[in-house]
Amino acid sequence: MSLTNNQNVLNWVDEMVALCKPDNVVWIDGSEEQLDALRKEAVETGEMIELNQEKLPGCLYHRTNPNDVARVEDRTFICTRNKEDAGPTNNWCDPQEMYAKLSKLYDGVMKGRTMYVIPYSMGPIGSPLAKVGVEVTDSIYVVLNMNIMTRMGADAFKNLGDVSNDFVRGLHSKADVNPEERYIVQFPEDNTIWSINSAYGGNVLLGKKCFALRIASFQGKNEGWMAEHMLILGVKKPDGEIKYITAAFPSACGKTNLAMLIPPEGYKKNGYEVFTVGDDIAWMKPGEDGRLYAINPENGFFGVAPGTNEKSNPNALHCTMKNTIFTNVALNNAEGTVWWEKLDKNPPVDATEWKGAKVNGVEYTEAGNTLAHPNSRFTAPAENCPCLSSEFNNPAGVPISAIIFGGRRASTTPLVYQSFDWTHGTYIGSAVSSETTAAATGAVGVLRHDPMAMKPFIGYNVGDYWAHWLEMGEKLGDKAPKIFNVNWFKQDENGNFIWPGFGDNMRVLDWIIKRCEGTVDAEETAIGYLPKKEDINVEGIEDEVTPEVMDKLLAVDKELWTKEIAEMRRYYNDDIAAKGGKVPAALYEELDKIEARLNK
Ligand code: GTP
Ligand code: SPV
Ligand code: MN
Repeated sequence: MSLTNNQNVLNWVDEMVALCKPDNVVWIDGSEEQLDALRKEAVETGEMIELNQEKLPGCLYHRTNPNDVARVEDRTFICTRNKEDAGPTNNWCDPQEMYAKLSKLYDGVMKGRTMYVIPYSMGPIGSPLAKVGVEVTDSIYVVLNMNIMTRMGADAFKNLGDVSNDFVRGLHSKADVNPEERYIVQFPEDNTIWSINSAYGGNVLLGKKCFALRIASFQGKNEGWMAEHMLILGVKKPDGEIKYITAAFPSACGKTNLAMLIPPEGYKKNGYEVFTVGDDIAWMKPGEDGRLYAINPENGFFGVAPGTNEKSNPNALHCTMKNTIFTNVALNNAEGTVWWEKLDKNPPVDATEWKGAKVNGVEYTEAGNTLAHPNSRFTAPAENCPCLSSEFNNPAGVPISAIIFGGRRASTTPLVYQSFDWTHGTYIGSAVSSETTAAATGAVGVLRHDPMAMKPFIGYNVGDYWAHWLEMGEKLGDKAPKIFNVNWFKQDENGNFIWPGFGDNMRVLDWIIKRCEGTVDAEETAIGYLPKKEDINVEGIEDEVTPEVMDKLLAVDKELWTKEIAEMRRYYNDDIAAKGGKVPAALYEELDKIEARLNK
């Protein structure tokens, strides 16, 4: 039974059925009965493993093919009619050519399988900022994950109505998970996503990176809003007011952790509290009062498991205690539970590592192996989050006071600084670079440019994307959020992080909020406003963050920054402009200004 009378949806599903030729078609209504049957089926076929239902009620475990554990940026395409519209940060192919090529791969791919038709909403149903998607897939794992990550089911169709054609069409088949024929393809001009030969996270949960960032960023440019790789959090201050902040960090660089931050004791005592609105994606649009409002289009967290523990992120850990799907972590066989690196110091003796081999976890880890894949993940419902914001479902979103950029930088970039204005802030966003992580396939730890933490996710020409940022700033005028940059990852000579990070990042948020309120002064430097040393509160961590360490954290080294600026000029010229990206003149002017200030 189809769940809608919308002929656009029905026609498209018919087309996909004709192409993929599944044995059955099942429309996902979102009911618990239907989901339960699917869970049972997945456990029976071995696709999922049921965990200890007393310790982890409603939790399931899944292992992907070892060749399929992360996003694949080299196999991700933006297919627009004109190549220039995809720009230098994307792989491009002519849409007709790509449709033809992939149609051959999809032809009959679901013979002997069931096609699930998943209606879902990105954003609270009924929100003027929300958008509808439909994903067809041959994977129960995808259905169960989409159930956690989106508002999935018949209500999404109600919101679409009977005549609208404004929905994103997502076609996914795991096919035979062949990495040679793996494609993650966006057709922004057709509101369409085709994904094949993967069964992992960001490649297949098409509402997430494919829709909510790549397609949505393109829609946002045309419709006057922004889709960004940003967490959204609220900080309640002692006076009871809540200030909302978004932050863009590249994959596996701390968004989930910052979004669920627990303030240090001193702050808690004074009445500070942090609330989570989102941990990965923000859709932002000017509201009637002229301020920028953000919603989290997602309904759950697809979080990095390794490193999550009672100390680093107790809120995230708590999120995973029920109704969660674990992917590529290790199994504790004796307990029927899960384990990953740094969960605690006791790897299970009777363990199954992420690829499925039974091992003695103690000996295995002592020999230098990891039990969980570094990009292993939990998919947890947002409603599990102990610090979930009361505004999480607010259809209007939350008003944003500050936008933060950041990345993993062993040197050069100070702990925190503020841009002089929106245009300078846009420059700072364009200049984000970060050491690569396990969230995408390829080498780890290599410094690469990742503008606005959106390098893998901008669904159109990066030059136009920067221009869109500048236009949004003009529209927002003096109501625009203030823009900051942070770096939790500065290292000493021995490669140790010199800032404690995690909960202590509250100390930096504190300075940022005070800057927004105009209640704290700053040092004007060549690169922006830096905190005066004494204005970062180190009460309780004085032993670790001594005045000498603080000097290092806040240093603006002229030599390193001269190199940084030269590299940015090279990047704009060689990697962007020479390859068909139009770098806005205003950004070159910012470069000139920083250079002049450095040489003063
Ligand atoms: P995606 O889900 O891939 O977009 O990642 P994310 O940005 O949400 O990253 P997440 O919060 O999951 O953090 C990834 C890794 O960074 C984990 O291993 C964390 O332990 C580490 N991390 C997060 N915050 C900090 C911090 O303040 N300091 C240090 N040193 N490490 C951090
Ligand atoms: C990221 O890589 O930024 C993620 C995980 O959030 S994925 O959904 O796989 O993109
Ligand atoms: Mn992410």
